[in-house]
Amino acid sequence: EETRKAQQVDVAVVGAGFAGLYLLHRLRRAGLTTVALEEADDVGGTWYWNRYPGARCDIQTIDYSYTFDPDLETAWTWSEKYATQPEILRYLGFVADRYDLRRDIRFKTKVMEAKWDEATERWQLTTSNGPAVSCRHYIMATGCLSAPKPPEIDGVKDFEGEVYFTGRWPHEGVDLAGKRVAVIGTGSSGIQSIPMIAEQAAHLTVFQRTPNFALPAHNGPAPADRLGLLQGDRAAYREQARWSMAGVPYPQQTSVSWQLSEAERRERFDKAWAAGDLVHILSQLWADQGVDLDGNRLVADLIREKIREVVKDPEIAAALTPHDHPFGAKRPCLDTNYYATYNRPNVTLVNLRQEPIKAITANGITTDKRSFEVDVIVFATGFDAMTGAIRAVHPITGRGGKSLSDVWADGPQTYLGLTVAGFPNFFMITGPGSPSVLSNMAVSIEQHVDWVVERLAALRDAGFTTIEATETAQAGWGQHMADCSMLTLHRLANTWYTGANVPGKVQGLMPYTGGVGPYRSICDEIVARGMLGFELTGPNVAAQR
Ligand code: NA7
Repeated sequence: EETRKAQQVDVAVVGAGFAGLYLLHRLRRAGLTTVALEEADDVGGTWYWNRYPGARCDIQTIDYSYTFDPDLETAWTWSEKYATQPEILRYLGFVADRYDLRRDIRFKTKVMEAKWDEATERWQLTTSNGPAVSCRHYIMATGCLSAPKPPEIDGVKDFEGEVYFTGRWPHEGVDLAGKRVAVIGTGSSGIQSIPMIAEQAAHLTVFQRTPNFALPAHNGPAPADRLGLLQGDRAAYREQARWSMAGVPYPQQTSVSWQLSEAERRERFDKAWAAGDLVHILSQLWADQGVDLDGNRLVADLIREKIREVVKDPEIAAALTPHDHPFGAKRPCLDTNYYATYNRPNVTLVNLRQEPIKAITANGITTDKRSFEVDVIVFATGFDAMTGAIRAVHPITGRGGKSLSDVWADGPQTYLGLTVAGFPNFFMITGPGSPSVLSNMAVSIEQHVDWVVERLAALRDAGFTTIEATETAQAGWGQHMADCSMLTLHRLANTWYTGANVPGKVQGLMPYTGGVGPYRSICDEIVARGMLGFELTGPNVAAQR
């Protein structure tokens, strides 16, 4: 290894998904040499790995697109309101080809270790395949939901049938026809795949720990009203998204629930239910729906009513109805025929709150009460979110030999979700502490990438070689995050937002809840005030704070 010559670049990027691809494009245009290291054998990130039946985006695709190049926007037309995984993967491949990005991507290459070398002021990366990398700046574009949780149930190795993970679905060769299938988990991946699997399988048994709120997607062509707004004034539409709360161009709702009559509330709700739009129903009903438990309960009760209307068996309907968390505090899902699937004769719901899984055996799954013989087990059990993929590069060693895992032992601490004190020239795209998963990822990714690349180019032009967040700025951001977390209801649910889904993980709300637009103005203000909270150094310039 030592004898192999390291590849020298200005900036190394980990990941060739939505964020990594745009980074490559921007870095090149800024005149920085770059390489992306990607574990998969093609581009796509999330959309490469999550190939389970029914996988779709649940932000409307006209909003879940790159906006940096108007020509790209008109060169590609989405076929549906919510694109399928294969279509999004084709889009990302199209983008990679259009900007000739593949030549700077090393596929099938994992970063094993990353170390800051103080003497040369460069990061040294060890890779699983091919030469090591030496770079001035090191950027994690590893996504928020890319480290699947390992199975947490005894006996998986004893199972003699087929085992699949939604987050690592094989590219081909899965045939569920005529088989007895178990799905464990009812988050977005479970809720999207369950109706499709039920149609193929001889019998489907769903093992549900916590019921989730799901809303009908009403998929079809892109809605004429939204498309009209976009095509009417594309630049204005995109700009509104950038300054919105969630990265989708909706206004801030101002009327509160108690200013509306019950009939008015129901009318708004019915309109939202018919729209089939997650951001709409999460933000456009009344102003207090996401910030106050009473305002929230009014929405949650209306959704619960809908579940009871669809599911014929009252006991199954009750088991499917969430009561443990406010609506929106856990990521709600968009579905196509999810609740109706439980009316099918070949579908069984097992409520793990009443009969927890004891073990997986050679031929099935055993709970406290019963045994279920199955041919296939599908784990839709989620991810070690937000920090999992960053900590998977192990160790990341910063200044003074400190590892990121140690620094984050009590939970992730960041400045802006973009950088970490003690780790010079290290950046994360949609890291913990950024709005990321509480926003339209496409909009957050572009904002993060633009900000980081513009800063790197400006620093280079001014003769600086290192940039590092100060401990004080990082502590301040932590405090601001904590303050903002008190304004929303996300802290009140045990979710992957808080780390509660991974046994032993430190608990705490990881995404920034202050909103996309406010976050953008903070980032801009930091630049306007001379890189407030960062220390910059360079051979020809005295340290500046
Ligand atoms: P999620 O949303 O984390 O869902 C995982 C599901 O699996 C959820 O229902 C979990 O129940 C369940 N789960 C997790 N571990 C277990 C064990 N050990 N036993 C039984 N059930 C378990 O992941 P998804 O992949 O569906 O979606 C991730 C995000 O992707 C989604 O939010 C969108 O943003 C896109 P729990 O609720 O923890 O009780």
